[in-house]
Amino acid sequence: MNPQYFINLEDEFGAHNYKPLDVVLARGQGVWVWDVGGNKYLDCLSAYSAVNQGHCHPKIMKTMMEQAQKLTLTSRAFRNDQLGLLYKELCELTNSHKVLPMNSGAEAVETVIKAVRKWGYKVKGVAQDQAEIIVCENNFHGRTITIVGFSTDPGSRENFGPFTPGFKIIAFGDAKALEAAITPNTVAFMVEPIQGEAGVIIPPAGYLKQVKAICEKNNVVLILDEIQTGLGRTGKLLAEEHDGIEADLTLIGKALSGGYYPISAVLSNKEVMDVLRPGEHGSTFGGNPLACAIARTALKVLVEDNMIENAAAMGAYFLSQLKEKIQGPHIKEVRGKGLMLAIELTPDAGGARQYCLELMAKGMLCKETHENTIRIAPPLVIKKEEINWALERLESVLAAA
Ligand code: IF1
Repeated sequence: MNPQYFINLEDEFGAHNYKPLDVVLARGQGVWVWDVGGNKYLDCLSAYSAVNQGHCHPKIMKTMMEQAQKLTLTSRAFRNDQLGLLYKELCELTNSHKVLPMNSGAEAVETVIKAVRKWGYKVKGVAQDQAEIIVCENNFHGRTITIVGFSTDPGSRENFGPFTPGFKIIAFGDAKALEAAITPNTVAFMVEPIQGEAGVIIPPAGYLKQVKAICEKNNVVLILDEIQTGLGRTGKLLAEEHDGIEADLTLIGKALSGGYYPISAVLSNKEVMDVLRPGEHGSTFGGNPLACAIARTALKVLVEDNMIENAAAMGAYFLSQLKEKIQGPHIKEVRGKGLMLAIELTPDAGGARQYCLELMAKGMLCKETHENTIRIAPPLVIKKEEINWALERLESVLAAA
Protein backbone atom coordinates (compact mmCIF):
# COMPACT_ATOMS: atom_id res chain seq x y z
CA MET A 1 0.00 0.00 0.00
CA ASN A 2 1.15 3.52 -0.77
CA PRO A 3 1.87 5.40 2.50
CA GLN A 4 0.97 8.70 0.85
CA TYR A 5 -2.66 7.56 0.66
CA PHE A 6 -2.82 7.33 4.47
CA ILE A 7 -0.86 10.56 4.96
CA ASN A 8 -3.28 12.42 2.69
CA LEU A 9 -6.28 11.07 4.62
CA GLU A 10 -4.79 12.28 7.91
CA ASP A 11 -3.93 15.66 6.43
CA GLU A 12 -7.35 16.15 4.86
CA PHE A 13 -9.63 14.89 7.62
CA GLY A 14 -7.54 15.11 10.83
CA ALA A 15 -6.73 17.96 13.18
CA HIS A 16 -3.12 19.01 12.75
CA ASN A 17 -2.05 18.80 16.39
CA TYR A 18 0.91 16.59 15.56
CA LYS A 19 3.81 16.63 13.11
CA PRO A 20 4.66 12.93 12.90
CA LEU A 21 7.42 11.34 10.89
CA ASP A 22 5.88 10.22 7.57
CA VAL A 23 6.13 6.52 8.37
CA VAL A 24 2.78 4.70 8.21
CA LEU A 25 2.98 1.72 10.54
CA ALA A 26 0.81 -1.35 10.12
CA ARG A 27 2.28 -4.09 12.35
CA GLY A 28 4.36 -4.46 15.51
CA GLN A 29 6.01 -7.36 17.31
CA GLY A 30 8.41 -6.96 20.22
CA VAL A 31 10.91 -4.19 19.42
CA TRP A 32 10.07 -4.21 15.69
CA VAL A 33 7.39 -2.43 13.68
CA TRP A 34 6.59 -2.61 9.96
CA ASP A 35 5.13 0.09 7.70
CA VAL A 36 2.49 -0.38 5.01
CA GLY A 37 5.25 -1.03 2.48
CA GLY A 38 6.60 -3.91 4.56
CA ASN A 39 9.70 -1.99 5.68
CA LYS A 40 10.94 -2.99 9.14
CA TYR A 41 11.99 -0.55 11.85
CA LEU A 42 13.45 -0.79 15.35
CA ASP A 43 11.04 1.15 17.60
CA CYS A 44 13.16 3.39 19.83
CA LEU A 45 10.23 5.37 21.22
CA SER A 46 7.92 2.59 22.55
CA ALA A 47 4.96 4.98 22.18
CA TYR A 48 6.61 7.23 24.78
CA SER A 49 7.14 4.25 27.12
CA ALA A 50 3.63 2.84 26.80
CA VAL A 51 4.91 -0.30 25.04
CA ASN A 52 7.64 -1.26 27.52
CA GLN A 53 6.60 -4.91 27.18
CA GLY A 54 7.15 -4.82 23.42
CA HIS A 55 4.53 -4.51 20.66
CA CYS A 56 1.62 -6.97 20.75
CA HIS A 57 2.92 -9.01 23.67
CA PRO A 58 1.22 -12.41 23.19
CA LYS A 59 0.31 -12.98 26.85
CA ILE A 60 -1.34 -9.55 27.18
CA MET A 61 -3.15 -10.11 23.87
CA LYS A 62 -4.44 -13.47 25.12
CA THR A 63 -5.82 -11.84 28.25
CA MET A 64 -7.44 -9.06 26.20
CA MET A 65 -9.08 -11.54 23.81
CA GLU A 66 -10.42 -13.67 26.67
CA GLN A 67 -11.71 -10.79 28.79
CA ALA A 68 -13.22 -9.03 25.76
CA GLN A 69 -15.48 -12.04 25.27
CA LYS A 70 -16.63 -12.01 28.89
CA LEU A 71 -17.14 -8.45 30.20
CA THR A 72 -15.62 -5.14 29.07
CA LEU A 73 -17.39 -2.30 30.93
CA THR A 74 -19.93 -2.08 33.77
CA SER A 75 -19.32 1.48 35.06
CA ARG A 76 -18.47 1.79 38.76
CA ALA A 77 -22.17 1.78 39.63
CA PHE A 78 -21.55 -1.96 39.98
CA ARG A 79 -18.52 -4.07 40.95
CA ASN A 80 -16.54 -6.44 38.73
CA ASP A 81 -14.22 -9.43 39.23
CA GLN A 82 -11.04 -7.79 37.93
CA LEU A 83 -10.77 -4.45 39.80
CA GLY A 84 -10.11 -5.78 43.31
CA LEU A 85 -7.52 -8.23 41.98
CA LEU A 86 -5.68 -5.39 40.20
CA TYR A 87 -5.82 -3.29 43.39
CA LYS A 88 -4.28 -6.12 45.43
CA GLU A 89 -1.60 -6.97 42.89
CA LEU A 90 -0.65 -3.30 42.33
CA CYS A 91 -0.45 -2.58 46.09
CA GLU A 92 1.69 -5.66 46.71
CA LEU A 93 3.99 -4.86 43.78
CA THR A 94 4.47 -1.18 44.67
CA ASN A 95 4.08 -1.32 48.48
CA SER A 96 1.08 1.02 48.21
CA HIS A 97 -1.99 1.15 50.43
CA LYS A 98 -4.64 2.39 48.01
CA VAL A 99 -5.23 2.65 44.24
CA LEU A 100 -7.48 4.98 42.26
CA PRO A 101 -7.75 3.81 38.63
CA MET A 102 -8.26 6.24 35.76
CA ASN A 103 -7.65 6.09 31.98
CA SER A 104 -5.06 8.60 30.75
CA GLY A 105 -2.00 9.90 32.53
CA ALA A 106 -3.42 13.40 32.54
CA GLU A 107 -6.53 12.12 34.31
CA ALA A 108 -4.32 10.57 37.00
CA VAL A 109 -2.58 13.94 37.40
CA GLU A 110 -5.91 15.77 37.65
CA THR A 111 -7.08 13.17 40.18
CA VAL A 112 -4.06 13.64 42.42
CA ILE A 113 -4.49 17.44 42.31
CA LYS A 114 -8.06 17.04 43.60
CA ALA A 115 -7.00 14.53 46.28
CA VAL A 116 -4.11 16.59 47.69
CA ARG A 117 -6.13 19.80 47.66
CA LYS A 118 -8.91 18.16 49.68
CA TRP A 119 -6.29 16.56 51.97
CA GLY A 120 -4.88 20.07 52.51
CA TYR A 121 -8.24 21.44 53.54
CA LYS A 122 -9.52 18.50 55.61
CA VAL A 123 -6.29 17.12 57.15
CA LYS A 124 -3.54 19.75 56.99
CA GLY A 125 -5.91 22.61 57.79
CA VAL A 126 -5.17 24.91 54.84
CA ALA A 127 -7.85 27.58 54.34
CA GLN A 128 -10.42 26.81 51.62
CA ASP A 129 -9.22 27.54 48.06
CA GLN A 130 -5.74 28.54 49.32
CA ALA A 131 -3.94 25.22 48.56
CA GLU A 132 -0.64 25.52 46.70
CA ILE A 133 1.09 22.77 44.70
CA ILE A 134 4.74 23.15 43.72
CA VAL A 135 5.93 21.85 40.33
CA CYS A 136 9.18 22.15 38.35
CA GLU A 137 10.28 24.16 35.34
CA ASN A 138 10.22 22.16 32.09
CA ASN A 139 7.70 19.74 33.56
CA PHE A 140 5.44 17.59 31.43
CA HIS A 141 2.38 16.16 33.16
CA GLY A 142 -0.19 16.11 30.35
CA ARG A 143 -2.27 18.44 28.27
CA THR A 144 -5.42 19.49 30.16
CA ILE A 145 -6.03 23.18 30.88
CA THR A 146 -5.03 22.84 34.55
CA ILE A 147 -1.86 20.94 33.66
CA VAL A 148 -0.68 23.19 30.81
CA GLY A 149 -1.42 26.12 33.11
CA PHE A 150 1.64 25.14 35.15
CA SER A 151 3.78 24.21 32.15
CA THR A 152 6.75 26.46 31.33
CA ASP A 153 6.68 25.45 27.64
CA PRO A 154 5.08 28.28 25.63
CA GLY A 155 3.96 25.83 22.93
CA SER A 156 1.95 23.89 25.51
CA ARG A 157 0.17 26.83 27.10
CA GLU A 158 -0.10 29.82 24.72
CA ASN A 159 -3.68 30.74 23.78
CA PHE A 160 -5.22 28.27 26.23
CA GLY A 161 -5.78 30.59 29.21
CA PRO A 162 -7.18 31.49 31.63
CA PHE A 163 -5.53 28.87 33.80
CA THR A 164 -6.16 27.19 37.15
CA PRO A 165 -4.56 29.07 40.08
CA GLY A 166 -2.67 27.49 42.99
CA PHE A 167 0.59 26.33 41.39
CA LYS A 168 4.16 27.46 42.03
CA ILE A 169 7.09 26.71 39.69
CA ILE A 170 10.64 26.05 40.89
CA ALA A 171 13.89 24.89 39.31
CA PHE A 172 14.17 21.13 38.74
CA GLY A 173 16.87 19.28 40.66
CA ASP A 174 17.30 22.00 43.30
CA ALA A 175 16.14 20.82 46.73
CA LYS A 176 16.85 24.23 48.29
CA ALA A 177 14.46 25.83 45.80
CA LEU A 178 11.74 23.52 47.11
CA GLU A 179 12.46 24.41 50.74
CA ALA A 180 12.30 28.11 49.87
CA ALA A 181 9.02 27.81 47.97
CA ILE A 182 7.04 26.00 50.70
CA THR A 183 4.46 28.08 52.58
CA PRO A 184 1.85 27.05 55.19
CA ASN A 185 -0.55 26.65 52.25
CA THR A 186 1.66 24.19 50.36
CA VAL A 187 -0.10 20.84 50.15
CA ALA A 188 2.13 18.96 47.67
CA PHE A 189 5.24 18.89 45.50
CA MET A 190 4.76 17.05 42.17
CA VAL A 191 7.79 16.09 40.08
CA GLU A 192 8.99 13.60 37.46
CA PRO A 193 11.93 11.54 38.81
CA ILE A 194 13.55 12.14 35.39
CA GLN A 195 12.05 14.80 33.11
CA GLY A 196 11.15 12.95 29.93
CA GLU A 197 9.78 15.51 27.50
CA ALA A 198 12.32 18.05 28.72
CA GLY A 199 14.91 15.75 27.17
CA VAL A 200 15.68 13.01 29.73
CA ILE A 201 16.90 15.46 32.37
CA ILE A 202 18.35 13.49 35.29
CA PRO A 203 18.49 15.34 38.62
CA PRO A 204 21.62 15.28 40.82
CA ALA A 205 22.09 12.02 42.77
CA GLY A 206 20.11 12.09 46.00
CA TYR A 207 17.68 14.78 44.83
CA LEU A 208 14.59 12.65 45.44
CA LYS A 209 15.88 11.67 48.88
CA GLN A 210 16.38 15.36 49.73
CA VAL A 211 12.95 16.45 48.53
CA LYS A 212 11.34 13.54 50.36
CA ALA A 213 12.93 14.73 53.63
CA ILE A 214 11.90 18.36 52.98
CA CYS A 215 8.31 17.28 52.25
CA GLU A 216 8.17 15.17 55.43
CA LYS A 217 9.56 18.02 57.53
CA ASN A 218 6.95 20.45 56.18
CA ASN A 219 3.94 18.10 56.07
CA VAL A 220 3.85 18.39 52.27
CA VAL A 221 2.73 15.43 50.13
CA LEU A 222 5.39 14.16 47.69
CA ILE A 223 3.85 13.17 44.35
CA LEU A 224 6.08 11.37 41.85
CA ASP A 225 4.81 11.35 38.29
CA GLU A 226 6.13 7.95 37.11
CA ILE A 227 3.83 7.80 34.10
CA GLN A 228 6.89 7.69 31.85
CA THR A 229 9.72 6.69 34.21
CA GLY A 230 7.76 3.93 35.94
CA LEU A 231 7.11 0.25 35.18
CA GLY A 232 10.70 -0.67 34.42
CA ARG A 233 11.77 2.12 32.07
CA THR A 234 14.76 3.29 34.17
CA GLY A 235 15.83 -0.23 35.20
CA LYS A 236 13.74 -0.31 38.38
CA LEU A 237 10.02 -0.95 38.74
CA LEU A 238 9.71 2.69 39.85
CA ALA A 239 12.44 5.29 39.33
CA GLU A 240 12.11 6.36 42.99
CA GLU A 241 13.94 3.13 43.91
CA HIS A 242 17.22 4.59 42.58
CA ASP A 243 17.07 7.03 45.50
CA GLY A 244 15.72 4.46 47.95
CA ILE A 245 12.59 6.45 48.76
CA GLU A 246 8.82 5.98 48.56
CA ALA A 247 6.60 8.79 47.37
CA ASP A 248 3.39 9.53 49.26
CA LEU A 249 1.52 9.41 45.95
CA THR A 250 2.75 7.82 42.72
CA LEU A 251 1.24 8.22 39.26
CA ILE A 252 1.52 5.42 36.70
CA GLY A 253 0.01 4.93 33.25
CA LYS A 254 1.23 4.16 29.73
CA ALA A 255 2.88 0.71 30.07
CA LEU A 256 0.36 -0.24 32.76
CA SER A 257 -1.48 -1.86 29.83
CA GLY A 258 1.54 -2.70 27.63
CA GLY A 259 0.04 -0.47 24.96
CA TYR A 260 -3.24 -2.39 24.71
CA TYR A 261 -5.68 -0.07 26.50
CA PRO A 262 -5.69 3.33 28.23
CA ILE A 263 -5.35 2.79 31.96
CA SER A 264 -3.60 4.90 34.60
CA ALA A 265 -3.61 4.91 38.38
CA VAL A 266 -2.87 6.97 41.47
CA LEU A 267 -1.06 4.85 44.08
CA SER A 268 -1.37 6.27 47.55
CA ASN A 269 -0.94 5.88 51.26
CA LYS A 270 -4.23 5.57 53.15
CA GLU A 271 -4.35 9.06 54.64
CA VAL A 272 -4.46 11.07 51.42
CA MET A 273 -6.60 8.79 49.29
CA ASP A 274 -9.16 8.30 52.03
CA VAL A 275 -10.22 11.96 51.83
CA LEU A 276 -12.11 11.17 48.60
CA ARG A 277 -15.65 10.11 49.40
CA PRO A 278 -18.29 8.41 47.17
CA GLY A 279 -19.53 10.66 44.39
CA GLU A 280 -16.56 13.06 44.54
CA HIS A 281 -14.48 11.59 41.73
CA GLY A 282 -14.55 8.92 39.02
CA SER A 283 -14.89 8.28 35.29
CA THR A 284 -17.00 6.12 33.01
CA PHE A 285 -14.15 3.78 32.03
CA GLY A 286 -12.06 4.09 35.20
CA GLY A 287 -11.41 0.63 36.64
CA ASN A 288 -13.27 -1.29 33.94
CA PRO A 289 -12.78 -5.06 33.90
CA LEU A 290 -11.13 -5.15 30.46
CA ALA A 291 -8.51 -2.55 31.44
CA CYS A 292 -7.91 -4.23 34.79
CA ALA A 293 -7.48 -7.71 33.30
CA ILE A 294 -5.03 -6.32 30.73
CA ALA A 295 -3.10 -4.36 33.39
CA ARG A 296 -2.80 -7.44 35.60
CA THR A 297 -1.13 -9.38 32.77
CA ALA A 298 0.97 -6.36 31.68
CA LEU A 299 2.41 -6.15 35.21
CA LYS A 300 2.83 -9.94 35.39
CA VAL A 301 4.92 -10.18 32.21
CA LEU A 302 6.99 -7.14 33.23
CA VAL A 303 8.09 -9.07 36.34
CA GLU A 304 8.00 -12.70 35.16
CA ASP A 305 9.85 -12.01 31.89
CA ASN A 306 12.56 -10.11 33.83
CA MET A 307 12.00 -7.00 31.74
CA ILE A 308 13.03 -4.66 34.56
CA GLU A 309 16.36 -6.41 35.05
CA ASN A 310 16.84 -6.44 31.26
CA ALA A 311 16.19 -2.71 31.12
CA ALA A 312 18.89 -2.14 33.73
CA ALA A 313 21.46 -4.37 32.03
CA MET A 314 20.71 -3.37 28.44
CA GLY A 315 20.40 0.28 29.43
CA ALA A 316 23.83 0.27 31.06
CA TYR A 317 25.29 -1.39 27.98
CA PHE A 318 23.54 0.98 25.57
CA LEU A 319 24.67 4.06 27.53
CA SER A 320 28.29 2.91 27.80
CA GLN A 321 28.43 2.17 24.08
CA LEU A 322 26.79 5.50 23.19
CA LYS A 323 29.29 7.38 25.32
CA GLU A 324 32.14 5.50 23.64
CA LYS A 325 30.93 5.61 20.05
CA ILE A 326 28.84 8.80 19.74
CA GLN A 327 31.35 11.59 20.02
CA GLY A 328 32.14 14.68 18.01
CA PRO A 329 31.99 18.47 18.01
CA HIS A 330 28.18 18.46 17.69
CA ILE A 331 27.46 15.95 20.45
CA LYS A 332 26.73 17.98 23.56
CA GLU A 333 25.83 15.11 25.91
CA VAL A 334 24.80 11.46 25.99
CA ARG A 335 22.72 10.60 29.09
CA GLY A 336 20.23 8.15 30.44
CA LYS A 337 19.10 5.73 33.10
CA GLY A 338 18.00 2.23 32.20
CA LEU A 339 16.43 2.35 28.75
CA MET A 340 15.50 6.03 29.04
CA LEU A 341 18.33 7.53 26.98
CA ALA A 342 19.03 10.73 25.06
CA ILE A 343 21.64 12.26 22.77
CA GLU A 344 21.75 16.05 23.01
CA LEU A 345 23.26 17.84 20.03
CA THR A 346 24.83 21.30 20.08
CA PRO A 347 22.59 24.11 18.80
CA ASP A 348 24.66 24.44 15.61
CA ALA A 349 24.14 20.79 14.63
CA GLY A 350 21.04 21.73 12.66
CA GLY A 351 18.41 20.23 14.94
CA ALA A 352 17.68 16.66 16.02
CA ARG A 353 14.77 16.05 13.62
CA GLN A 354 16.98 15.73 10.53
CA TYR A 355 18.94 12.94 12.26
CA CYS A 356 15.70 11.19 13.21
CA LEU A 357 14.75 11.31 9.51
CA GLU A 358 18.12 9.82 8.53
CA LEU A 359 17.76 7.14 11.21
CA MET A 360 14.29 6.35 9.86
CA ALA A 361 15.79 5.82 6.41
CA LYS A 362 18.14 3.31 8.04
CA GLY A 363 15.29 1.46 9.79
CA MET A 364 15.32 3.05 13.23
CA LEU A 365 12.48 5.12 14.72
CA CYS A 366 13.55 7.74 17.26
CA LYS A 367 11.86 11.00 18.27
CA GLU A 368 13.39 14.37 18.79
CA THR A 369 12.36 16.40 21.78
CA HIS A 370 12.54 20.16 21.68
CA GLU A 371 15.12 21.19 19.14
CA ASN A 372 18.34 19.34 19.78
CA THR A 373 17.72 16.11 21.65
CA ILE A 374 17.18 12.62 20.24
CA ARG A 375 15.36 10.36 22.71
CA ILE A 376 16.07 6.65 22.66
CA ALA A 377 13.61 4.45 24.54
CA PRO A 378 13.17 0.98 23.02
CA PRO A 379 10.88 -1.65 24.54
CA LEU A 380 12.44 -3.23 27.65
CA VAL A 381 12.69 -6.61 25.89
CA ILE A 382 15.48 -5.38 23.60
CA LYS A 383 18.50 -7.72 23.18
CA LYS A 384 22.19 -6.85 23.00
CA GLU A 385 22.43 -7.70 19.30
CA GLU A 386 19.53 -5.35 18.56
CA ILE A 387 21.30 -2.60 20.49
CA ASN A 388 24.46 -3.26 18.44
CA TRP A 389 22.35 -3.01 15.28
CA ALA A 390 21.04 0.37 16.52
CA LEU A 391 24.51 1.59 17.49
CA GLU A 392 25.80 0.99 13.95
CA ARG A 393 23.09 3.25 12.58
CA LEU A 394 23.45 5.89 15.24
CA GLU A 395 27.21 5.96 14.66
CA SER A 396 26.87 6.30 10.89
CA VAL A 397 24.24 9.01 11.08
CA LEU A 398 25.77 11.02 13.92
CA ALA A 399 29.38 10.65 12.86
CA ALA A 400 28.45 13.09 10.11
CA ALA A 401 27.18 15.51 12.74
C1 IF1 B 1 1.38 13.39 23.59
C2 IF1 B 1 5.21 14.30 25.52
C3 IF1 B 1 6.22 12.34 26.59
C4 IF1 B 1 4.04 12.05 30.64
C5 IF1 B 1 4.21 12.27 32.03
C6 IF1 B 1 1.88 12.57 32.32
C7 IF1 B 1 1.65 12.35 30.97
C8 IF1 B 1 2.74 12.08 30.10
C9 IF1 B 1 5.59 12.24 32.64
C10 IF1 B 1 0.22 12.40 30.45
C11 IF1 B 1 2.49 11.85 28.66
C12 IF1 B 1 3.06 11.67 26.42
C13 IF1 B 1 1.94 12.55 25.89
C14 IF1 B 1 2.06 12.33 24.43
C15 IF1 B 1 3.54 12.29 24.13
C16 IF1 B 1 4.18 11.90 25.42
C17 IF1 B 1 5.21 12.84 25.90
F1 IF1 B 1 5.99 14.38 24.46
F2 IF1 B 1 4.00 14.74 25.27
F3 IF1 B 1 5.72 14.97 26.54
F4 IF1 B 1 6.22 11.10 26.90
F5 IF1 B 1 7.22 13.03 26.98
N1 IF1 B 1 3.14 12.53 32.83
N2 IF1 B 1 3.41 11.90 27.81
O1 IF1 B 1 5.13 11.79 29.84
O2 IF1 B 1 -0.20 11.13 30.07
O3 IF1 B 1 -2.44 11.87 29.32
O4 IF1 B 1 -0.70 11.33 27.62
O5 IF1 B 1 -1.69 9.50 29.00
O6 IF1 B 1 0.78 14.30 24.15
O7 IF1 B 1 1.50 13.25 22.37
P1 IF1 B 1 -1.32 10.95 28.93
